[in-house]
Formats: sequence, structure tokens, C-alpha cells
Amino acid sequence: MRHFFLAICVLVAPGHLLAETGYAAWLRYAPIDATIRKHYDALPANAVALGDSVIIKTAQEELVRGVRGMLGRTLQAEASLPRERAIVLGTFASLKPLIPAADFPQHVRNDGFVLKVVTLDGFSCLVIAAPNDRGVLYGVFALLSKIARHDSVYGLNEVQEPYAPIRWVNQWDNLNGSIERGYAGRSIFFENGSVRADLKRAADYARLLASVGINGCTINNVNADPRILESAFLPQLARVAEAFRPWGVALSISVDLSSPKVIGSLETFDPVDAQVGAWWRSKTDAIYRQIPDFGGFVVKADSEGRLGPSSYGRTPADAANVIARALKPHGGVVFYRAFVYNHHLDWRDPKNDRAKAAYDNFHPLDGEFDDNAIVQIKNGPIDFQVREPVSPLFAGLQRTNEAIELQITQEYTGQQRHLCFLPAMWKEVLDFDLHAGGGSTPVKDLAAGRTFHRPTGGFVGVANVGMDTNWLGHPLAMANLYGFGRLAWNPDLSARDIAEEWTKLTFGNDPTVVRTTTAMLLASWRIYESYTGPLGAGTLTDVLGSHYGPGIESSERNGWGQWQRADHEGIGMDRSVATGTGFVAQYPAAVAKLYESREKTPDELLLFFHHVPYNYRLHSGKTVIQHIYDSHYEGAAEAGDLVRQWSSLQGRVDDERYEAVRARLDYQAGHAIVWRDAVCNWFFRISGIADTRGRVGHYPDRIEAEAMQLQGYTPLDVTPPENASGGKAIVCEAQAQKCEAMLRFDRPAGRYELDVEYFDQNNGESKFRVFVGNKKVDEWIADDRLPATKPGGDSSTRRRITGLALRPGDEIRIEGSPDGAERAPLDYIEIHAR
Ligand code: GCW
Repeated sequence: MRHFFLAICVLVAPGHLLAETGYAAWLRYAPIDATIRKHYDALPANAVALGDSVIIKTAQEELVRGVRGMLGRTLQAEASLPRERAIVLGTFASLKPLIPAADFPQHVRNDGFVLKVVTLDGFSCLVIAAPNDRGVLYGVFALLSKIARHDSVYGLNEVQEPYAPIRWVNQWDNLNGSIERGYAGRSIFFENGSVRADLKRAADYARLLASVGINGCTINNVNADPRILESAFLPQLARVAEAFRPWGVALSISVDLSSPKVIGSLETFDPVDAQVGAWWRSKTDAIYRQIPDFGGFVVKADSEGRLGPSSYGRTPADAANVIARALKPHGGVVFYRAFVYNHHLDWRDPKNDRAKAAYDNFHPLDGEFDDNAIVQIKNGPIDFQVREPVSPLFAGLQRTNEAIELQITQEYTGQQRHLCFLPAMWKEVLDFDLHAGGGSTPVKDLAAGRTFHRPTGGFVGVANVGMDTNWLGHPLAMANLYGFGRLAWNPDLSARDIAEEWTKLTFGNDPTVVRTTTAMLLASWRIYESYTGPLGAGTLTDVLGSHYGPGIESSERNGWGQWQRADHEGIGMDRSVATGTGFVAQYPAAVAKLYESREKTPDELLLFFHHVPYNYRLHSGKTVIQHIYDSHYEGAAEAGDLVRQWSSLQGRVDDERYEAVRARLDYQAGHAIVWRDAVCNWFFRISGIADTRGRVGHYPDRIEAEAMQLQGYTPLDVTPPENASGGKAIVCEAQAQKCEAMLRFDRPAGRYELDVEYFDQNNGESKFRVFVGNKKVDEWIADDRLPATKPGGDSSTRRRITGLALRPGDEIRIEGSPDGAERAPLDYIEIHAR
């Protein structure tokens, strides 16, 4: 049947595509073309919801909404079986009187569901049944997703179960409405120190989360403001819980461990102090009085300046347990983050290694955490870099609950301005076999608590959606939120399955759109990696500031410990036991054996584990330095090709989203070149080894702005120098209202493409106009909100003018009008024959 539908899809030409904002994300319920719609004609006309819980009601409403949107039919909502065919929603308990037990699977995990055609009262019904209300809701979403993807829904007989009980997202929202590492606008939860009056976005977010099986959401930054626990704040939190409740999403909050002292007026926050225990109990009781289905707390302590149990010589287990015990009677859980490390590490000591911190701090405490405490572990031992090995701590806790923390918000992976489909990376992490105790123990099993039979555990994703209409800024970035939910539900899904599902739900079933978008998504992580961070060295970004553009040396010689140890001879952190920091010893023997050896370590992690000379030969046969050059050139070219691929979908995707994606991809293609040049030039300078292919340092089509004829413009040294071409920008002089950079074209007449590389700071909106002779060929305002207040790798942006007719002798003139602190800065132009 499925193939039959696909065959039909191919024949259907894309009809008129309505503009879409992206707000509906993957829950568009877009009308299905009549030819295909016919195949759903036999769907019953009734939607029966057994029981009156708010979640079951929601499930019924969602079913009616979805079917109406996609099939143009309004199901009759019923509370009991009509004497005709129906779609029946209910828990196992509510269905028991109607269905003989033998007809139904008896053991389905909580939140799981059954979709099955059953004869009730002599009528063939499609039953969506589950052990609990939430499972019923998830079953409805699963059915609607099938319809949206044109799958058959006849003769269904399937059981779906979540891989783990914990499938949560964290939001790093501050009470003032900003979001730490959020790239899509202000908080949907908070503004001006309070919960927002209008929580429609919060409710719609919960719906999106529920549709992929996410059952908990922590709404405030792990760098928690203690005020969130003030009594006056609790009724506000209760309002958020109310918005979440219909969708079965448990509200949770991050708490500051010093709260008993800071807002509770105790003298201490020592976790083993009896008064502190009593304080947490009474605070927690007060929360549950107002929010009976409250999920629990998340704790970041002794980390990046947060206070923690170390203030009293206590352990993370002491701190987690005092809170766990307050939550226990209510069924809540506490997540204690393993992201505990010293950010004043002495870089001069070659034995020091931040990667060792989580294991060193938590492994000795294995078995000391209460049963409702969960250690939340970032996927890698450093911090969400574009490539890291998995954290050895997953194997290091065998008598402790754990959850894996993945980052949906693209902090180090392009901040939703670059395309980076993270499920591709997460799959490698989740499937990685740590060999923890004999047989095969992939990370997904360890995190889910399956390996060592833990009572709870699972998956946490740092999402950071914001008020931007499309939730995450880049329309394609929503594939990461979707993918996180899908993997938390079933980590055995492939990245391709997820990309295809998401594309169909988001853009429809046109096979060309599905094929092209899926291919783009699947390639994107490697593309991003190849121009931002070679061979496991980490994302070579500005680690002291934005975490965005290139900042190759920013990680070195400071206490943060994200060192690459690059010098004139070589690069890489020696983490071996034999000669390095000894980090490798934290892995189980089978894995340690691999990473201890320079030869056995896979190329893509070589520099994470070993320090090697630039002329070291990789398994690929290339030297490290040539790999750095090649991968950056290839990656930048592939980023450019993403634009071409997406452009082929014009007319097949609605214009609004088409243009939004296109604009981001255009920007990415330009910024990938900024990255390429910064990284390649830096390594060329430090190693002194030339690119065998002669590209690095040679830009035949480029004219530096400082080499043009300038009026009102003056050169400026950019730091670090590799972040601007030739190390220099030009900026308008202080008093100038208008500045000009000119050039006489001296190449053959023809059509050209003109790239103008300028700097778009967030502290002004300069205007640029480009003339050929007297004719204006383009103009724009540099009003993007990039994370930069000066010319450099974060602000560098490309404007591409295509199809330009040029003749020898033509004067090309760029006019800049500065605004505020942004002095219409320019880097260079490139003129490409096309
Ligand atoms: O990577 C760092 C981020 C911080 C974040 C921290 C964490 C919330 O740069 O912004 O703080 O990780 O995970 O606690």
C-alpha cells in the first residue's frame, strides 16, 4: 500500500503552495491532494474518547483537528461507542470492558501505545490504546503523522514503546526574557522577571514536544536565578504547568543550590544540614500543592562559577540526595548535571585536562545517588563541540541513573545560521559501544538505564526555542528538535529515517523535495565540521565570547581547558596514558585500547587524543596539515553547493519558507569561506607549510578593500588578523557621512558575479550601495543581528551580486553610509567570471 501511495505522489504536480511561516513546524496538517485523500475515505467518521482526563480530551481534539486539516472531514467527537465504525481512544483500563484481553498486548511500557483494528460491537474500529493517558495522545500523533506522510492506516496492528522514561528538554531561559545560547528571539516563558502574561506559545510548544513524545520541560536556565523558588513565583509557574498539562509535558525548573541561604534566609546551604533538608522539603511540598504533576529539578552546581556542595566539602551526591528526598514522596526526579569542572585550570601543566573532570568527579560516587536522582551527562567530555568522543562517564556509572544531555540549540555548531542536522552526530554517539562490562553496551542503552537495570534514565535535549515565529530561527533547524524527540523515543531510528519523516511533515511529500532536503540535512554536520574543526580538535571558534565565528587561538593558554595545543610543529591534546594526560584510562579497556594508540584512533578524533606533527600521515593518506587545508576548502565548497541544491526546490516549497532557508544558506556559504580562510591562514602561518594545491593565501579574484581607491575610508587592523582578509578591514572615518571605495575593472568584458565582503555588526545599520559607472547595481542595509560589535569573524558577511555586465575600464564603486558604531566596514570584493 505504501508503495502505491508513493507512486501516486510522483504523478501529482505540486499545486499552489500557500505561504507558511514555519510556526506550525511539523504539525501542519496540510490538505492532502484529492487523489491521495481518496485512500483515507474508509476512515471511520467518529472519534470516540473514553474517559474525561484533560489529556484524553486533547488527544480527541487533536485527532479531529488533524483529520479536518488533512482530509477535510470533521470527525464526530463522541464519549461512548456509537453503533457504527469509529476511531476509539482510551487507556487499557477504560477499554477493558469493551475488548477481550486476548486481543490486546498486555505489556506496553508507560507512554507507549497500540494502534490496532479491532471489532467492537460488531463494528470494525481503529483503536488507539495505551497504559496511560499520555500514551493515547502519542498514539493519535503517530496516526496523524502516518496520514501526513501518506502511509496506509488500514489494518493497523502495531505497538510503539519509548526507549526510556526520561525524554525531556531543557530551556536556558532567564527570568528577564533573554535566553542563554538561544538564537531565535526572546523567551516564550519569561519577560521582565516574571512569567509572561500570554502563554500561548508555551502551550503550542508543549504540543510540538508531545507530538514527538517529549514528556518533560525545564523552563529556566541551568544558571538558575534563585528567585524562581520565591513563594510569589510559584503561582506563575503553576500557570506554565497549566499550559503544559493538556499535552502531558511535566513542568520542571532549574534550581540554584544556594537557594536555602539566598532566598530562604538560612545561614547555610550545606546539603547535609538538617535545616537545609527541611527547607527543600517544605519548598518542594509547596510546589506540589500548586502543581501536582510537577516533574522535578535540574541542578548545575560547582560549575562555571555556580555555588555547590564543594563550598562545604560535600559531594554532588550529597547535594542531589537532599533534593531527591524532598521530591521522592511526590514522585519527582532531580537531574544533577555532570558538567562540573575547574575553569581556572593551569594550562602550563601538560597533565591537566578538562576532559577528565566529569568522570573524576562522579565515578567515585557511583551508587551513592538516590533512586530518583539522575546524573545528566553531556554527550562528550568537553562541551558540545562539533566532534568529540563520547563521555566515558556513561560507562563509569553502573549503580546510578543517568541521562544523556544533547544540545539542540546550535551553540558551537553554527547558531542556526549554518545548517547542521545534529541527529547524524547524535546517532554516532548513541550507537557508540562503550563495552562497559562484557557485552555490547551502546551509549543509548547506558543512558536509558537498560544496561544496568536502573529505575529511570534517558534523554535530555537543550532546545532553547524562542519567540521567533519559526521557533529556532533557521527553518531547517527544527529538524533537530524533531530528531531529538524521535531519537529519545527510538534511538534505533536512522538519521535518514528521521530526516525523511521530518521533511515530509514539514514540506510535504513531493519526492524531489524529500530527496533533496534529506540529502542536504544528512550531509550538513560533516560539512559544518569540515570548515570549523579538523580531526577532533574541537570547534575552532571564539571560545571566550560568542562561540560562533572563527577564533582559532582563543582556546589556548587560558583556564577554560579547551586547548588544542597547536604550535609551530604540531597540534593535538595528548590524552594517552603513556605520554599524555591519562584521560584515555577512563574508558573501558576495549575502547581505551583504541584511543591509546595513535595508529588506531580514527582520523576524525586524532587530535582529541594525540599530539602529532603537521606532517603526520592520516589513515586517509594525507598529512594533517594538508587535510586541514583540503577539508576547509571542500567544506566551504559544499556549503556553497547547499545553496544550489536548495535552489532546485524553488516552486516546490512555498515561497516564504523557501526564501527564509535560501537567505540562511546564502549567508552560510559566505561565512564558510570566512571560516576556511581564517583556519587555513592561521595554520599556514604557524606551520609554515604551504598548501600543496596552492590555494591558501592566494585569492586570484579578490581585491582587498584597503587596496582600492578610498575616500573617507581608512584601513583598520582586525584582531585576530586571520579573521579578515589580509588582516585588515576598511572603516569610515569618525566624521564621515559617506565613504567610497573604488576600483577600475581591467578584465575582459562579460558577465560576472561580484561578492562584497562586509562586516555586519549589531551596533549600527550601515547602508551600502554598489555602482558600476553611474548605475546603481545593488544596495542593502547591514541590519543583521550577528553576535559582534566590531569587524571580525563573527560579523563578516557576503553580499553576492549576480549577472553583472562589466567592461574593461568600468568603475566599480562601493558607497558606505555608517550608522552608530558600525562604520560601514568592508573587507574585500571578489569578481568571478560566470
Ligand atoms: O557550553 C557552556 C555554555 C554555557 C552553558 C554551559 C552549561 C548554561 O557556553 O552557556 O551555561 O555550557 O552547559 O552549563
